[in-house]
Amino acid sequence: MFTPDTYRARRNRLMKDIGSGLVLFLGNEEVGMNYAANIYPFRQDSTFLYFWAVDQPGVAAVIDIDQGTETLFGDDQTMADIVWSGPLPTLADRCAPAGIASSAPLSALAGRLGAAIRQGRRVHFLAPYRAEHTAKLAALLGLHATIARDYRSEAFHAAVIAQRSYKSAEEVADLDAAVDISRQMYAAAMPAAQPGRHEYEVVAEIARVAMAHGARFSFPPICSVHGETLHNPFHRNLMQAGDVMILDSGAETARYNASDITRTIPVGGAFTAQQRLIYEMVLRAQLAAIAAVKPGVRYLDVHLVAARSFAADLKAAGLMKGDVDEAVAAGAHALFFPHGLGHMLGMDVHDMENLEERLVGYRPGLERSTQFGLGYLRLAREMEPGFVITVEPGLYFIPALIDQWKADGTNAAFLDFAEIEKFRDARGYRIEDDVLVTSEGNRLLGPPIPKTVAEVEEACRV
Ligand SMILES: [Mn+2]
Repeated sequence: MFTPDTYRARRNRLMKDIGSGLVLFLGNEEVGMNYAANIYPFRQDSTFLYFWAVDQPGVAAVIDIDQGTETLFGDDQTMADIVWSGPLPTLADRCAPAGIASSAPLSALAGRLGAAIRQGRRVHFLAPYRAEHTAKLAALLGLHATIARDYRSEAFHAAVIAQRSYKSAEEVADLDAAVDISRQMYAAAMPAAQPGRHEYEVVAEIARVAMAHGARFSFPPICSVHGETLHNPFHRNLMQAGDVMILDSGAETARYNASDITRTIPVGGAFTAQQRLIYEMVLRAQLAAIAAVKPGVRYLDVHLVAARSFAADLKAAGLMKGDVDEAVAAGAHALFFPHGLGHMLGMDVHDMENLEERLVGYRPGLERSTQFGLGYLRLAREMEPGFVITVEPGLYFIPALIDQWKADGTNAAFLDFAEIEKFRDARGYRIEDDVLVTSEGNRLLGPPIPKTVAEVEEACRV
């Protein structure tokens, strides 16, 4: 929680930016996992937290811009709620920390919105990303559920993005704290990656550290000796000598800010010669990309700095050939680097991804590429001071993809498939840090986390 003035200032700016109409904020609900009372961990909607600071299910809020009023809708607990779940502040008490002027029972929400709709007034809402929000919007606004999303307010999206893209000093301090938790997670994880143990034992180490800080995972971690599967959710492999493991994980602080860090860990603590060769290519690409991060530079061009670094190194190692710039323009490097360099980071690990990439990471005149690899880039626009982004290049050896490109002759002018065959079983490598764009350039968030070959091998020592 920040001060009431912070939340009031955020809402005042939002009103000014949207201009007129009603602005409807829906909080998240509890969601049953296998029956209604056995719920998934509750996570409030980030935009709701950002403007209203109420971290409980069953609330909504409305700003009437034309009348200059704001109302938090919700219900006080019943005695049964208190018996089973413990006492919580009343709805009126929940208004104070965020400086909210008035509150009303949830049952009054439909009437408030209905009256506005009958007057022909605009009700702004964000694109729903949960089924219960779609259902609620349909019921409250008289829209059919299948088209509710089509009526989202682009002005509301833009007004939220215009604030959440720029992290305040207090948000940056909390993001630094999130990365410090990650540092401790990796200190515990690296020596746990030992032959004869399972991947989930490494996950247990990072979970222990996150929970010991009152934090939780900011997303389900990727912890796999098959890192060539980019979003591998499986944690049951037995680690063996000679394996290399990708650990991509993050913590979410009690103030809801996320870290997102990746390290590639040699199982047993020492990289093989081939692993070291690939790892150092990833490290060079990451350092070159970070050095290119500064205001006014398109993130797309930072992605291409990493791509050219990879193409040059892979050419020197004999896996690629021909002109480096032409190879990158053709997308040949994407055989090994098939994803985007990174994304915005904040309260969401892919910050504001629910508010549409077109508005968050791109802009008119800068559209997402259709090329394989580049087409997965979530962020391309010019960076500005206050942006927090990830920089996470990786190299992957995906046997099915290698076989397909070889069979089809895809980018054959730039690839030496005979040499690539020697790396067929090399799997996946990625290094990810979190970066604040400053007026001069950038700085890494949080304290350093072991990253060079020597540092990683040292940190793996039992
Ligand atoms: Mn990431």
